Amino acid sequence: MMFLARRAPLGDDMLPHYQPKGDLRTGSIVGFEALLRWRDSAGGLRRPAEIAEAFEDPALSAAISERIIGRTLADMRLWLDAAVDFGHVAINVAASEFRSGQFAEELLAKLEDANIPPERLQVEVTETVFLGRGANHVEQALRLLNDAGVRIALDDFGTGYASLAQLMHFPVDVLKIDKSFVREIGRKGDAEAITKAIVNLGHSLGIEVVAEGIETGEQELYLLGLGCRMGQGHLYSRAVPSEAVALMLARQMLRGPLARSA
Ligand code: G
Ligand code: MN
Repeated sequence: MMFLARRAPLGDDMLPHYQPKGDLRTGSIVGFEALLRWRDSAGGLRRPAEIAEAFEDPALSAAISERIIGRTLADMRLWLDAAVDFGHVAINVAASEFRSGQFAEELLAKLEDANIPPERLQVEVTETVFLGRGANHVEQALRLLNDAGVRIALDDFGTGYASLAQLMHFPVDVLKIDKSFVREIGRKGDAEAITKAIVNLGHSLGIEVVAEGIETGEQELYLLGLGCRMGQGHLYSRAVPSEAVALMLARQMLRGPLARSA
């Protein structure tokens, strides 16, 4: 397993798939999240959790990330050339990547090289980037990206240890409600209370809120009732290969129960 994981970033088999994210009321797609998938030698598709060991090695993790960002920007360039209006693409960035030097500068340079407007990119970070050594550097990096037009999303929100005060110090445009809360909607009052608090917090601070991991119509209805407009999850679509994005957009495949009846 470790051997395969070590080999993986060198091959052509590590690639982003794209999960649509959209407006729960209208069903229209507003963007995509790039998610790492890895095709193993038997042709099976694997998820990051299955190659977790690879991410514990900083050099390897950086190599994988570099490759995924490169592939994602290349896909975005192709879509722009073909006038495929994908909205934006969000990439996931780990704390370790920010701490190692010039991440933000390099990312902006790559966007410029590919002639991609920074507004087309979103960077998702988890609360852990705000903690520990290097937090100052992270703040500078996020601010540089944000000033250039890249939007910043706080991923897995509600599961980390950062304080709410971090929201004042860092440029945060989007809060993503962690799927562990969404999963418990209709089952656990506590999870519903946390979901509601996050939606309200986002609205009071003028920050967009996106619910992740929506799998049922019941969850969708509950979120809509709270005033949560944006979401993503298997109810709409799993992450799909880049070749499937244009067709999905043409068909506007983000269609939950409400959008279908509207
Ligand atoms: O940490 P982050 O929120 O970026 O995790 C995204 C992961 O969640 C991806 O691996 C993706 O495949 C998975 N995912 C996306 N939508 C759903 C969903 O509706 N249900 C579940 N269980 N997982 C999902
Ligand atoms: Mn994410």
